[in-house]
Amino acid sequence: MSYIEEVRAAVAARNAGQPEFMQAVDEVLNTIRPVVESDDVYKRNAVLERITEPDRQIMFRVPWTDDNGNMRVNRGYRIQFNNAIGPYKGGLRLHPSVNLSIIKFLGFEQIFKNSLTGLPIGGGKGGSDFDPKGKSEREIRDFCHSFMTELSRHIGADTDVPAGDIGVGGREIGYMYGQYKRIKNLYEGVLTGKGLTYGGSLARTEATGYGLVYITENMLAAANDGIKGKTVAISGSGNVAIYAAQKVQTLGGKVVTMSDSNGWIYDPNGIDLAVVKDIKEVKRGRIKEYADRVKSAEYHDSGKVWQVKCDVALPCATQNELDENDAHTLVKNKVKAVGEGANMPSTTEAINVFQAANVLFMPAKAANAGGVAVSALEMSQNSQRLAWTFDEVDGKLKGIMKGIFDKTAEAAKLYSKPADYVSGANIAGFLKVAQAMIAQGV
Ligand code: NDP
Ligand code: 2IT
Repeated sequence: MSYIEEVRAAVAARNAGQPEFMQAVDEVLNTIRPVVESDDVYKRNAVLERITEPDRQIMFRVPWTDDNGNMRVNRGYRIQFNNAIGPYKGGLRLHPSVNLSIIKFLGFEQIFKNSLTGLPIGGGKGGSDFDPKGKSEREIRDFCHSFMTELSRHIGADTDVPAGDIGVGGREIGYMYGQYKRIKNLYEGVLTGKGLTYGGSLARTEATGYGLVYITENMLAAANDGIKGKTVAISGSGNVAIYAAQKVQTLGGKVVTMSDSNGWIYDPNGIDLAVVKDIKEVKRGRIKEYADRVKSAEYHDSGKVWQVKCDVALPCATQNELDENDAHTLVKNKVKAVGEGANMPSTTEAINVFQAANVLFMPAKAANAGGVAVSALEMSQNSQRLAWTFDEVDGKLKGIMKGIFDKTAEAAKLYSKPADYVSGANIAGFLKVAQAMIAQGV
């Protein structure tokens, strides 16, 4: 058995019942083979055994009180996966589907993504199976305070810096930051995605979506094409989806779909983002309401956005939301490019379909790294006790995404084949972390 197969078997045996984690590990192990098998330094230093085992896995009870005065309990997680190149960094997810496998896959992906940004941040992820949907403002606040009461023991501006993810936006970060400050008596950059009145960075809200479109544009440009004039299908209608749609529109593309976990909308005239923002950011409502308000739109509560003919597909909702059948439909409809805004939104089989059909495909690690990159810029501003302008941060984001595209494309060319951005991103992300781990001997 080769070194890679040996490690794969050991990881699978030690992490039984964690399909999402194994999916993420398998993809990385399969694609870094040309690097790992070219030099026995990786095996001698047990780099693969070390990189697949989290530094620390924290699980804790989160008690909170509902509006009827009843005590409720959820499970909290923080996986501190790897701090070879910087403090642990990664979001917190609040969704009923959250379990150890999902948080570990997200933490594992984050190691390589954060490495690709070129900034000094390690990989971590956390969250809870708490469902924020339908909860009152007071219930959300109580949960966030209780969650942070335990989490505060494990994090710090130079140790581990959480941020938002599904179900965690500015409101939740605010409540968590307030509780951290109260417990520690420290005003430090321990969380990112903070409000602008207390240490947040301009352009962090937009960063993931904007970054996704910047790198998709880089990928199209390398094939002598661009977003302008393209029809774009987007899934999701949260933070990433909304700001990806905004940037597509600025660059002259037409966004025709968005979705949430109940259904999806198709607007052949192009989505009116002001309406989506009012429904989602202000009223915290359902995407169905869009079709009630905009006459040209249709609402569907079955099927997926991927059945709509498009040139560019940007999955921005959740893991494994785009499967093999969806990929075949997109290919049949002549999709040119796919950029992953969500983490691991395409199944392994779907990626294979895209690559076999020569669809330009930018994997999540590279494509959605703009969010965490601007989080790292927020950390820099907090340390400097300065606040940069929107254009300064957006300009840096653009440069970082171009840097990620270039190193991904270069690694693809060197170790696999041109435009194999899946291999390119995994290899470029891996090399920096592996070198740091070998140098440190831990
Ligand atoms: P939000 O909570 O703002 O939005 C999530 C969106 O996805 C909502 O429209 C939600 O619908 C939908 N969704 C979530 N879970 C499911 C599901 N199981 N099935 C169908 N739809 C679902 O989260 P974000 O926009 O922040 O995150 C979206 C994706 O982007 C996630 O994969 C996240 O990990 C990734 N990401 C986020 C970054 C960030 O900076 N925020 C950075 C990098 C990646 P509903 O309202 O019905 O739940
Ligand atoms: O998946 C991700 O990269 C995020 N949710 C953002 C993490 C961060 O620290 O900004």
